[in-house]
Amino acid sequence: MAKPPSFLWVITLFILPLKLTFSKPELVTTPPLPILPLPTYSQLKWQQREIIMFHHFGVNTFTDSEWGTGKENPAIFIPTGLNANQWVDTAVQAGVSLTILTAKHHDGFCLWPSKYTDHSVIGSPWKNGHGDVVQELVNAAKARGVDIGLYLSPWDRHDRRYGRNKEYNEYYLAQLQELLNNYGSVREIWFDGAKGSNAPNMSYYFNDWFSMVNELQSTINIFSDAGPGVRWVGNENGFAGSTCWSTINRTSLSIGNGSIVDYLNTGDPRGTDWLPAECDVSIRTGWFWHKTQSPKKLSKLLEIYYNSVGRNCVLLLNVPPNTTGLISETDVHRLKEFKGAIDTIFSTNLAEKCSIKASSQRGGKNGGFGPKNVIDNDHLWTYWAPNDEDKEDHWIELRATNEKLKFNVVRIQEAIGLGQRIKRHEIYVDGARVASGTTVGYKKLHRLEKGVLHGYSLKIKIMGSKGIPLISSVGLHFDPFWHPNELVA
Ligand code: FUL
Repeated sequence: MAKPPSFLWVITLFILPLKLTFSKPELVTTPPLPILPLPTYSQLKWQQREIIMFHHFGVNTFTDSEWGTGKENPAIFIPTGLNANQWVDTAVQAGVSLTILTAKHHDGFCLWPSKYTDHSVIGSPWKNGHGDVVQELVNAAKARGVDIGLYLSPWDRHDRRYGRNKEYNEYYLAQLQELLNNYGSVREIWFDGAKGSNAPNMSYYFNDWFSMVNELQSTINIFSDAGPGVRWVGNENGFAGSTCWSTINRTSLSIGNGSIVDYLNTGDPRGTDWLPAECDVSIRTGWFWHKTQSPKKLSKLLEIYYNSVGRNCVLLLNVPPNTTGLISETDVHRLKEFKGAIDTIFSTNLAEKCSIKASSQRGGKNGGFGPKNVIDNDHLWTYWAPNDEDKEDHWIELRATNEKLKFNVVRIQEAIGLGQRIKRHEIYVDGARVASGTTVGYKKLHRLEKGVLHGYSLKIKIMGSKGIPLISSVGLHFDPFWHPNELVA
C-alpha cells in the first residue's frame, strides 16, 4: 500500500502555491486625474451615437411651407399611408440609434392627442381623429431597439395663451408632462430658440421646464441654444467650428440670442460647463418635405459628416416624411449610400497593422497606458497616456510593418471621459508635416487636403494640451469619395 503524503508535502504541493497565487495580486497603474468639466453619463451616450435622425412633420408638410401660420385647419393633415416602421427602418439602415420628432412645430399643431388643445391630430380625418404620430413612432422605435427624442416648439403661433406668461407656461408645461409621462423613455428634448420677429413678447420659464424634464426622465439630454445637456452649434449647415470645444461657459449663453453663434460654434477652452454641440441640418433644403426638393448629394452629406462628427459633434440629420406619411424613396436611397460610404471609409483601419511607439507611457511598459490602446475597439476607456512628468513634446508614431501606407483620412479620438484636453496638434508623414489642427475631442477627422498620401510612418504631435493628452483611438483610412480638387456643389 502506498504511503499517505506527509503533512509537509501537502503544504508544499497545495497550500504554498495557493498562497503565492493569492497573496501577490498584480497592481496596476492608476488612471490619471480627470480635467474638469466632465460629461454626464447621458452626454457620453449621446456623443457615441454620432448621427441622430430628425423628422419634421406636421401641417407644413401639407401646405408646402416651413413656418406655419397657426391658422391651418387640422383637417388638412391626412397622411394616408403613414408608416412609422418605415421611418425607423430607414434610421436603422443608416446606423442611427435615436430619432427625434417634431411633436409640435411653431404652428402649434400637435402630432399627439393633447388634452390641452383641439389643434391636433384629434381634428384630423386621419384615423378618424384617433391617430397619434408620437405613439406610432414610439412603437416602431421600441420594436427596433431605437431610442426617441421629441421637439416641442416654445414659439406657438396658434395657441391664444401665447404672450400671456403664466397661462402659456402652464400650457407648455402641461404638454411637456404629457409627452414625458406617457411615451416611455425619451432621450432628447429639443427646445428650439426660433421665434418670428413680430411674435408677441413672451418669457419662457426655462428653469421650470428644465426641472420638470429632469424630474420626469432620468436619461434625457436637454437641447437648446444654451443646453443644459446639448448646445446648438450656431448654424443650420451642419458645420461645427474647426476648433470645437465641448466646454463652454453657460453663463455667457442665452436662448434665441443671435450674437453668440460664433461662441456656440467653437466652444470655450476655459468653459466650466460640459455642453457639447449638436449640428442640425436637413437632408433637403427645407426642414419639411416639399415636392420640389430633393436630397443633398452624397458628397455634400460626407462633407457635413466630416465637419460635424469629424469635429467633435453629433450630426442631427433631418429626413422629413412626405404627405403620404413615408420617407421618400430618394431620401432612403441617399441615406443608404451615405451609410455605405461611411462604412467603406472607416471599416478598415490601416493603423491596426502598424507598429506603434510613443514619447513615453504612463506607468512604464506594463502600466496599461501604452500606445497600442489606440488601435483597440474601446474609444473611451482605454487610451495612450504619456508620463505625468513629461510636460510637453508628446507624440505617438505608427510605422508600416512592410509596404507603404496609403490613406487620405486621419482619425484621432480623445478619452473624453477624463475631460477634453488637446488644444493643438500636427500630423507628419515620413517626417513631413501634412496637416495641423486644434481641438480633437471625441473624434477629429482630418480629410487630407493633399489627397491620398503614401508613406511608412505617421506621427501625431501634441503641440498644446490641458494637462497630459489622452488618446483613445487613431485611425488611418482611405476615403475613395474624397477628391480634394473637385468643388462640392
Ligand atoms: C429652427 C426652426 O425655425 C426650423 O423650422 C427648424 O425647426 C429648425 C430645426 O429650427 O429654428
